[in-house]
Formats: sequence, C-alpha cells, structure tokens
Amino acid sequence: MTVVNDSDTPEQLEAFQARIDAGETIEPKDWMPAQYRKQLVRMISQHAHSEIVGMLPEGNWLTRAPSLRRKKILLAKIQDEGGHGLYLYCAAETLGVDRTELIDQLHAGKAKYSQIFNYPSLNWADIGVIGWLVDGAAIVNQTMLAKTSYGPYSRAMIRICKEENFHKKQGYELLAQMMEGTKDQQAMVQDAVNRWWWPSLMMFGPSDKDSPNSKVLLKWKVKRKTNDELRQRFINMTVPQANAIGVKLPDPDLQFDEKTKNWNFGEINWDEFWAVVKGHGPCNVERLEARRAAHDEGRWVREAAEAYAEKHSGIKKAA
Ligand code: FAQ
Repeated sequence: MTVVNDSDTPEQLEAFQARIDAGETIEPKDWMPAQYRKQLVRMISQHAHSEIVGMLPEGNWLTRAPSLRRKKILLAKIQDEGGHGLYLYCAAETLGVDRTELIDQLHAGKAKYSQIFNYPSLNWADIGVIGWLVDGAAIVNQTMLAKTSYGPYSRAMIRICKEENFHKKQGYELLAQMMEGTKDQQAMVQDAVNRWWWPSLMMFGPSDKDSPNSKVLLKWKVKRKTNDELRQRFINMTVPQANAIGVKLPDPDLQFDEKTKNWNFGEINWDEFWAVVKGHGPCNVERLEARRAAHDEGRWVREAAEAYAEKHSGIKKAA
C-alpha cells in the first residue's frame, strides 16, 4: 500500500481502505487520510466554483428571454445554481477549509472551475442547449457522485441532481419547441448545438490515461466511474435525444456499434480543452472579472448580514 502522507500510518490507511471497501460512508469527524481530505477539497471547491461561474452565461439572457414563462424558468434555474454553489461550499467547509479562502483563490485566478463556462452564450437557443447538454452532462457525473464515499458531498449531490433534472428538461423542451418553429429558429438551435457539443464532452475531464487524479479517487470511491465511462454514457443517452428533435450532432464519426451497444465518436480536441482550462478560452477573463465585481458589489450585503448575526447571537466574528 502506498503511504500518501508522512503522518498517515500504514495501519490507519489500511483501516480506512477497509471501511471504503465495505461501502461505509465517511463523515467529517471520522479519521481520513490527508490526501483524501485534500482531494475532496480540490474537487468540491472546483465544483462549487463551477456552479457559481456557471450562472454567468445564462444570466446574460435574463433580460432578453422571449416570454414571461421562459424568464421565470431561467431565473429559477440560475437561482438553483447559486444554491448548489452554497451547498457545495458548505460541504467543503466540513473538511476544515474556509469558503472565504476558496473564493479568494477563485478570484485570484488560482482555482479551477469547469471549462464549459468559458464559452459564450450567443443566441437564445444557447439557453436550451446549456440545459440539455451542460446540465445533462453534469447530471451523468453527479448521479455517480451521489454515491461518493464522503457523506456531505454525497448528500449535497442527491438534492442537486433533482434540481438539475428540471434544468435539463426545460432546456430540452425549449429546443424541441424551437425545432418545431421557423427555419431561422431551427438554424439557431443547430448553430448552438454545433458550438456546445464538443465542449460538453470535455466536461468529463481528460481521457482516463491522462487523468492523474482518477486512480486514487476510484480507489477511495470518491469517483465510482472513470471520466471516459461517464462520457460514453452521456453520448449514448444524448444521440437518441438529438435524433428525436431532429438536430444533428456535429461529429461525422458518430456511429452505433452493435457489439458494444455504444455510440463511437470522433477525436476530442484536447489542445482546446487544456487551453481553456489554463485560462485561454473565449471568456475566461470576462468570467473572472464578473465574479470579482459581483463579490465587491455584494460586500455591503455580507457586512449587513454579519452585523445582524452579531447583534442577535451576541457572537462577534473573529477579526
Ligand atoms: N474543466 O485528473 P482529472 C455544472 C482538471 S457543474 C476544468 O481527470 P478529476 C452545473 C482537473 O481539475 C460542472 N478543469 O481530474 C451547472 C485536474 O486539475 P487539478 C462541474 C478540468 O478531478 C450546469 C486536471 O484537469 N462539475 O455544470 C475539467 O479526477 C449549468 C486533470 O483531470 C464538477 O465539478 C474540466 N471540465 O476529474 C451549472 C463535478 N476536467 O485539479 C450552471 C465534480 C478536469 O489536478 C449551469 N468534479 N479538469 O489541478 C468531478 O467529477 C471531477 O473533478 C472531474 C475531473 C470529472 C471534473
């Protein structure tokens, strides 16, 4: 067995692995390897940041939603994403890290968040496609994470998945309606699908052979499936949905394999993926600027909430 931290003894690691192998859930006060804690903080905080930054591409369309019904749905969805961020920051805090520290890392450009949110939302159909493909991919990943070995993360995922299902359905319904509309509306859907399809596949992370974190995460049952397994599951689910509404997925290599029952697909552009992850996507700079500005503008709200809590609890916030 590999000793992953000097202070973790082989006996402790063995006892921990036995709990994992027995399917037990790890709770905040339980002993855990330092590396398990570190991996969880990394993953949960990246996930929390993704939810919060993920509000931006859709927020862009709130004032231009084509009807009151669509505006209400979109508003509810964006508020849900903000809520998901809060559950996830709370889950990270159970591991002994402060959310202020995590948010500072995001604003300093030192934290990762899903690359998908560095793409622009250019037409109204993008809103449908974000629901259908982006939430669709997120659900496939998060359904697996609802069975993760860390209790607070797993419980947050159960609630989040329920809400993401509504997000996916509203997106798909929006697109199905546009596909029954005019030629221009159909072209808008196709254009949005062409732009979001490949980045959505990248959401699952690099191929298994290039995924440095997967091995230990699978061993500790933080992840229950690999990046490639989940990506394939998502593609298998999505191709029939695309066919049902008459939209074409932009991959000439998509082909059903009778033997494996999988849809084979073309090469993902991993250079593009890494460029976006490293800060060079179309909207990385804009997204961080928007988050920093929102944080600054919200300072008075945080101060007022803290003053109220202090007054009513009698507990002073640590300096
Ligand atoms: N984007 O070794 P792996 C949502 C990084 S929520 C950017 O394979 P791992 C809801 C990775 O961090 C979407 N970076 O990593 C919504 C690592 O770098 P590090 C977010 C990525 O952790 C919908 C390096 O590459 N969901 O969409 C990405 O084993 C609509 C090597 O990768 C979650 O965060 C990426 N796509 O597997 C909101 C789910 N992929 O940290 C608004 C939880 C990889 O070593 C609107 N997270 N990297 O420096 C996970 O399941 C995993 O972390 C993966 C990556 C699968 C994302």
